[in-house]
Amino acid sequence: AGTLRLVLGDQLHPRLATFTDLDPGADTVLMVEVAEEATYVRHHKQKLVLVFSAMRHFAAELRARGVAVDYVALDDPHNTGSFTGELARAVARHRPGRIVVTEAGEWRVEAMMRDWEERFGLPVEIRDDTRFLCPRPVFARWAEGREALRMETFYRAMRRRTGFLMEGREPAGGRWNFDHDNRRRLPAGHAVPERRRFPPDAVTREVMDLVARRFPDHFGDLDPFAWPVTRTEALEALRHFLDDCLPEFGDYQDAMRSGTPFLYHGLIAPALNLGLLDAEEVCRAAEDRWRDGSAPLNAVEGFIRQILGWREYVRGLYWARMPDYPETNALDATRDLPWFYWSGETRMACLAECIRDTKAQAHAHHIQRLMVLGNFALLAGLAPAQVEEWFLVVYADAYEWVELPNVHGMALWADGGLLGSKPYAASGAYIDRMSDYCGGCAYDVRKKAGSDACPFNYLYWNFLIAHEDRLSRNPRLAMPYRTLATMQPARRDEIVADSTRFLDALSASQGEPGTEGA
Ligand code: DLZ
Ligand code: SF4
Repeated sequence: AGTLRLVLGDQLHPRLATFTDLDPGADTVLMVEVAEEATYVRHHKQKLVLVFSAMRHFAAELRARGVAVDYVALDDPHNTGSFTGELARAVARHRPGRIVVTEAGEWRVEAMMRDWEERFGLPVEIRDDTRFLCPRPVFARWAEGREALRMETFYRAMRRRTGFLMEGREPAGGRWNFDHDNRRRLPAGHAVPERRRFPPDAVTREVMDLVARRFPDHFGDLDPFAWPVTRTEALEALRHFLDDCLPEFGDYQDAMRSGTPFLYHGLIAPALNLGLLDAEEVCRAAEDRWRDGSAPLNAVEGFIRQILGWREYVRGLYWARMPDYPETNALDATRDLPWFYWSGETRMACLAECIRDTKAQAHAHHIQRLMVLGNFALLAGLAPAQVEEWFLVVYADAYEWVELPNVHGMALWADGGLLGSKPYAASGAYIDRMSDYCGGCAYDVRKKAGSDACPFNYLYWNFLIAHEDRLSRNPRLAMPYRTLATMQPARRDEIVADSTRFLDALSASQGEPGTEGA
């Protein structure tokens, strides 16, 4: 009997561990489109199109290479709607001697996998996901006995381990981190490159019809869909980023501009997290651009840190702390997610713009996510579980392993500082410095108090006041707490009053003052 090799929708890599000993004469690759994966959260329509279209293209490529693929489409009348149900049917069809699969990206799916051996009475081999540069046991060993798990320490260890941007034992350019070169605002009138997009082919159009039919109530615009859905397209997207964007990626990686969401960003995370690209090749390609002199070190180091450092680190942390990780709520945040996160109907221009981009593209870049959408959720005390689900739903690149640490730990500080040394709280001044959003806003970013003041301004101080017991001894917040200590009691009262008025209206109307029912 041959081997049944199950490939999940985010495992679409030609050198996946699942394939290493594949015998084309005897084995079958199983791929299944299942309702449970499409609806365990109500993914953005473009995310569904991306996953299903990429799966169909990948199956066709395997077949073209002579591999027997058993592919179950969502609309198959016998489709049971779950991985376990479809595997049961496939075992009956193929009578395999064993099942081989690569470890899942999400704990939820890995829990299903652990049941399969007993349920099917067959050996089930779960292989390490070699698409990542830090195997789970290596991270676990690094994390052992450390109280705080800091990205920077991990990242340096990964640079040494892999040799990326190393000159012997020393970091290239004599420094590990060039971030202080990387916080520029985009000058007015600065022209940004036109981005290469990938209009749907016939396979994708068919999937778009399927998604429109089956998931009409899911968030997000279906059109225009333009994400890469094959490895060839993903490699072209990568090359375009390296050619046209990487040289200036570093300088402007934190900048935001209305109507121009993509700027110099990679836009490769949707493809990378599906498996159409892998971390090693992406880092290698970026490093080559520095070595051949076509991109500066601050840009290449900043980019490689995102992949080799941050991405590997959040994945390691996720597996080290699951399944308990999402249970903490260090700042006791309980407010319901306001409806405007779905509708975009808010007078706060920064939030409206970031939500509009998200709805239109299933994408927003990291500063939009962290410092606008995440920052507001932090300052307004939104319930972590609701915010986490929102982020998992709306972004084409979002899987729980990457979303949860970024939102629970980084944006909301709900883990009490395991991941980040301080909450990323910021007032309107930060958003104003890094974007052009405030010019078009109904609120005044220079005003600190009153109904037309930028809400981020008073909510920021209100946040520090509300969590004084918990946060005032944090050395990284020493400066704002010193300012707070010198504040007149009347000014403190005013901050709390403005914030209470705003937050009460937010809870009552699911909007904010002035937009009730908008
Ligand atoms: C995200 C997703 C969706 C929407 N649909 C499928 C599917 O129908 N079949 C499949 O194999 N995978 C799908 N995925 C990806 C899985 O949810 C993904 O493997 C887990 O989220 C990560 O463990
Ligand atoms: Fe956002 Fe405040 Fe600027 Fe308006 S004024 S765009 S709410 S930061």
